[in-house]
Amino acid sequence: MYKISFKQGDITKSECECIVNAANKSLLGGGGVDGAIHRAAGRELYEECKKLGGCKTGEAKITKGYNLNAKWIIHTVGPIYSGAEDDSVMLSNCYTNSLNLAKKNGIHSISFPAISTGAYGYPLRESIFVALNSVIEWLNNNSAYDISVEFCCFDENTYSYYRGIYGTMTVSREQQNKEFAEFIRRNNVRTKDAIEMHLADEPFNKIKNGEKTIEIRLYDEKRQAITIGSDIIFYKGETIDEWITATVIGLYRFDSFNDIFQSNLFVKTGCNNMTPQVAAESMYNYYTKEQERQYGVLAIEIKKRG
Ligand code: AR6
Repeated sequence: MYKISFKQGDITKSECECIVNAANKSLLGGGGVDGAIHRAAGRELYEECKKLGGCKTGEAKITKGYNLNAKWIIHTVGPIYSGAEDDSVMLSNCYTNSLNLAKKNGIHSISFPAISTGAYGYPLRESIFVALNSVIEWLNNNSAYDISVEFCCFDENTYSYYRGIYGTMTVSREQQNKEFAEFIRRNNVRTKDAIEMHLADEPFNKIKNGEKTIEIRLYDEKRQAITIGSDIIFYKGETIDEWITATVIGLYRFDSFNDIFQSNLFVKTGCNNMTPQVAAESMYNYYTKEQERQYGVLAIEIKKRG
């Protein structure tokens, strides 16, 4: 089980071994959480930061914690939100580079603020999906390393969003169904545990050649059971003669198909040959507007196996 926790309060009071600072490129302090950390850690932090030569967006640097309870501070620079696709990549890098640096320094507990969601204007909900997906993926990839991750939420709104969204992302059993793809291949039969999805030829081929890494479905009971780390078999057409196996690496809930196609996930949906509006309309060939309203929709990010 992952050691992920959520806390409401001031990160400078965190009991973790390391806290993360949402800094700016100068690393010389500022407002928000950055200002609070510099004030609480004291002048020596500023002196050490001056020697670091700044930091690029998405990267991370480490200093001592000085007057804080935390022994270490990892300073990372979130993206200034612009709506470009790169924003989520940069934000994700902040989390994974901070964790890489923590591991390199033998740190076993770390607290993150909601990077970029203050002065840098990143929409809270989207930022939380990026934060949780990035951290969970990192923990999956580093399962032999013992580390607990705290998300420190300054206000109640952020705290309840984090907990709510995490609740919808029921954490994967690591390596769930690990052997199932091989099993299918060897036996050429269906398994009960595998999530199976049938696709039309065009989306199937796009997944196969890597043009499509987001599959979109209604967020109904069946899809609520999908977790990060789940395995999916995509079949071409209605038969089970040709298939692709993939692992779920991200789950993003939206209220409507239109919201997905208007978001920065659009480029991964394999619908680049149409406008977002046309892509959204095409979903009503499969689902009704009534179903969409009732359940909401789910963008499933996948990585092909093998
Ligand atoms: N503890 C935990 N979280 C806090 C605290 C605190 N003491 N204070 C604020 N937050 P922001 P950014 C939350 O603006 O968007 C700075 O000036 C806050 O409610 O601190 O990454 C830097 O120098 C919000 O949810 O960081 C940069 O110039 C979150 O921390 C710029 O702001 C991030 O808000 C970075 O902007």
